[in-house]
Amino acid sequence: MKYSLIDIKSTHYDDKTAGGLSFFEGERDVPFKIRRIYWIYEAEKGTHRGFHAHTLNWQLLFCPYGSIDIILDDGHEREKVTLDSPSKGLVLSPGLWREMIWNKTGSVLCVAASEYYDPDEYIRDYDKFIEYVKNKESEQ
Ligand code: T46
Repeated sequence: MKYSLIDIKSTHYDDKTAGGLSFFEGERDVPFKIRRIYWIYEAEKGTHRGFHAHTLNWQLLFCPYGSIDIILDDGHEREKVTLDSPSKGLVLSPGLWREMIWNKTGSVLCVAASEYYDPDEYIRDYDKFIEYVKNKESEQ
């Protein structure tokens, strides 16, 4: 499946009660040029969002607070990745159906994306997504 997990660099003071600091740098740590950053907050445990695929966007998903399951589907199989640490990053290439499930109220999902927002670049119907996958595969 077309995704990879990356380690987001993270630092802590010797005094762990002072918290941590995580960071990534465009071009150096992320395999695409970042054009947009957005985040999802104040969602309750059990929230189920997503249900779409992107045709152009590359994305880096990360969860600086809490725990969120990311269900990925490439039209053939489904896999689950749990983002439950500020140092876990999930890089998604275009063409993956995703659903996100909140394991903990208040968990924050952040996304760095390669494209500006364009609703026409989304596929929000699962049957159309399967058709898109088949067309892509027949082009190869
Ligand atoms: C994704 C997952 C992980 C905008 O107006 N501009 C934006 O840049 C974005 C991302 C969204 N919106 C609007 C479109 C909808 O009216 O915000 C509303 C909620 O978006 P959506 O229903 O797509 O939210 P999610 O949580 O299903 O999906 C979002 C991203 O849209 C998507 O890119 O991969 O998070």
